[in-house]
Amino acid sequence: MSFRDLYEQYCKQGHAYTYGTAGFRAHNSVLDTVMFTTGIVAVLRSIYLKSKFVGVMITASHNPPEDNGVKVVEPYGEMLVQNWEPIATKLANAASSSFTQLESTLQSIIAELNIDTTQLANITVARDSRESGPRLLAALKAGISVFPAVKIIDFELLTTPQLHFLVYSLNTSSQPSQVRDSTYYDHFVSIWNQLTQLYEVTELPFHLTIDCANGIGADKVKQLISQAGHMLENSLTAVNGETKTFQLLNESCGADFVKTNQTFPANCNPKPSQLYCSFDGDADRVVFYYVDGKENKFHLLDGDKIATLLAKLIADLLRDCGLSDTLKLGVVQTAYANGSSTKYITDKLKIPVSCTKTGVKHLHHEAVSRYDIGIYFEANGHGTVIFSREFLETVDSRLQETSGNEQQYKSLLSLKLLSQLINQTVGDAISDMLAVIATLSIFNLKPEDWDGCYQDLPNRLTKVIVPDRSVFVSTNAERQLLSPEGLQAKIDLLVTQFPNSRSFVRASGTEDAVRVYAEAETTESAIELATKVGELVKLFG
Ligand code: G16
Repeated sequence: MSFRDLYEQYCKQGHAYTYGTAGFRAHNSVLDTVMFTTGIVAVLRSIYLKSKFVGVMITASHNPPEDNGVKVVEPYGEMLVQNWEPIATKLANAASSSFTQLESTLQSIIAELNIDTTQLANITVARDSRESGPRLLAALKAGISVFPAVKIIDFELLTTPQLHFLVYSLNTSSQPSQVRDSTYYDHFVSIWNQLTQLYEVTELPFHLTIDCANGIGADKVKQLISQAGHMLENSLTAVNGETKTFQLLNESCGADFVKTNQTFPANCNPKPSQLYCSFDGDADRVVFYYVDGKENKFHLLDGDKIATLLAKLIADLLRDCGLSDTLKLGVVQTAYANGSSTKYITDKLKIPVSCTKTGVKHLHHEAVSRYDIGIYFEANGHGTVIFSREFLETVDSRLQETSGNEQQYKSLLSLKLLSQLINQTVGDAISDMLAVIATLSIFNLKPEDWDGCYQDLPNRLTKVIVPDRSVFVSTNAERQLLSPEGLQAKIDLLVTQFPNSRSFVRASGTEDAVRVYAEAETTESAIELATKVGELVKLFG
């Protein structure tokens, strides 16, 4: 089919697209056009990078079932480089205008970047379990097929982090043709077994129930558990795995529901001192929680608690092998991080903390550029740990030198295995879950012990719907608003009325909403502050 015929078949005019926090997201009915142009972007990116494999994931992660979205994965598993986001937006909006506009925009991009479109492009695609996925995949493939020399690997249904991992594997393997979805399970199961054997862990100190948000993570985590053998089979149970009943995705379950509502998801039967966790729709985030035996109260162990747990383990291991002063360890957070977590990491663990804008792409960049071991987690459970080349080389060479000292050798080997147990390409609910339960087993911690390292300040996260969220422009890692004019001063004034409180407002990059966060000394104050700030947002919006 000609370019024009493909355009006529797959594109519609009239919608305005923006590349948001995590790619393009909207109601599925307006996404065919942007799928088509994202196919084109992926091909251009692959050719521009000398035919490296570039990934495209169709997902709307935590958003409702009728939404969908698309994001591009770089050859080494990162999110699309930020200077290509405007290219993706420009092409989508050109297609949304007319075929002539799309054709001329494409020609000018090709000329500007000096891309030879006859060269080979290698593209890998996957999708989550949403009903609109197959239709949107067809539009994506149509966009890809505009070019003459393209090789597509369609992994079909995957979690987002699995695709990131496989794109990385394809570009780094000496035998790319051998990379398949089993590569993911083989890798993580093997490292899990080695790390737990090193510490002679034969059972977990709790039972873990995994709420899979009725998303693709359900099938994938079950596959991993069955491959890992009886320790995980005996201690882990997956619930909310109804991937075929599309409307159940993220409905009263999943990481976003649990984090926002601070309560148990549907179909979980809370038992004191047992551990629970929730994935989101494409299993790129995870939060943990439990109910205590004394007051039967729900306790959230969110991204901040995951970051501090891993930071403690890594800091201990670095100390034990004498590398604390050689390798720079740091934690990256966003404005949503609980004030108590930042204080604990800085004052107790003595580890530096940086703060960036929301969006893993920002945290990732900060972690890579500042630290040898950069731990980054958003409070919503999205995050990972990045280990530098310097780290790997140092640990490898010390492992060869340290034959006599058993304790040092064990710490070095643990660091190495940990760097392999964590999916460094992107936040990964399955791999983060394994890293957390391995750490809890090594320290022999129950959920309450983990939670006890610091106490969260009471907090509340709400959403406000306004006619145009783009008027909410923030600065200072999203902690202050530049516009609407006058709103920040009003928020500052409100905050002075609640002791030890803070609050900020920012436009979501994945939903048509403005988010309001408030933290205070008591839950009542946090709720009251969030409510009052929300009322101001409505007024100014
Ligand atoms: C995406 C991003 C996260 C971000 C979240 C919410 O997560 O990858 O970094 O925290 O959206 O972003 P916003 O507040 O701008 O809507 P996910 O899990 O939906 O891919």
